[in-house]
Amino acid sequence: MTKGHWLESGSKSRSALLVIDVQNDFCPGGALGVPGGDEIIPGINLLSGRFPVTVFTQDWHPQDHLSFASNREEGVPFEVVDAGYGEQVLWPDHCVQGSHGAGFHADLCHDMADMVIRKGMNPAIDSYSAFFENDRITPTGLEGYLRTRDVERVICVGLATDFCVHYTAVDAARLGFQVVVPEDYCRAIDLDGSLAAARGAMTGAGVEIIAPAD
Ligand code: VGL
Ligand code: ZN
Repeated sequence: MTKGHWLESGSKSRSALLVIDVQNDFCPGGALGVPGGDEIIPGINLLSGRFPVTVFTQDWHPQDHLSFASNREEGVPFEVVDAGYGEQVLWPDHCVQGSHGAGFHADLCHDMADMVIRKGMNPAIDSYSAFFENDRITPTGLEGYLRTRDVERVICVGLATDFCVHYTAVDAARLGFQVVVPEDYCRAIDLDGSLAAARGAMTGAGVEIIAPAD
């Protein structure tokens, strides 16, 4: 198989752009602001007009969500606990359903989105991936949507590289989609080496990571 530039015309047919969690709470000033999170927005706006299928995701938690440190006795943000289905990072309260923080960043153009998919609504399970909750078996329905739209390749962009983009990309690869993650269109939280670990996991799953141009 020959690999062209990931954005070359021709390679875009049957491709979907997945715009992950470009929400106020993940941008600077938000509850879980990712450094430089807003810098990727102009580029994503330009990209989204160039794909036949675009899907935007929103992290969308109830206030009593298990990932919020505030919901645990002595819970400390960014601490890791055992959630039964595996390790769970405790986060500051973020992306509470209907809140300003859960809204798309005002500069993000999402009017042309074919689909907006929300995740993380189950108070007892976190959901980094746009395909499955963190138990890795409860589906969101995105796979079926992409298959019925005849998509075979997904481009994952957004926030954060090392959590929701990472899990989405690995699940997409696991499901048999070709997957590209162009890092210029992503930003990371980078908690205790999580970015390096995410890159390793994505590469191991067969995801094509496009290094930042810098
Ligand atoms: C995310 C932490 C918690 C993300 C979501 O979108 O990467 N990170 N919830
Ligand atoms: Zn979340």
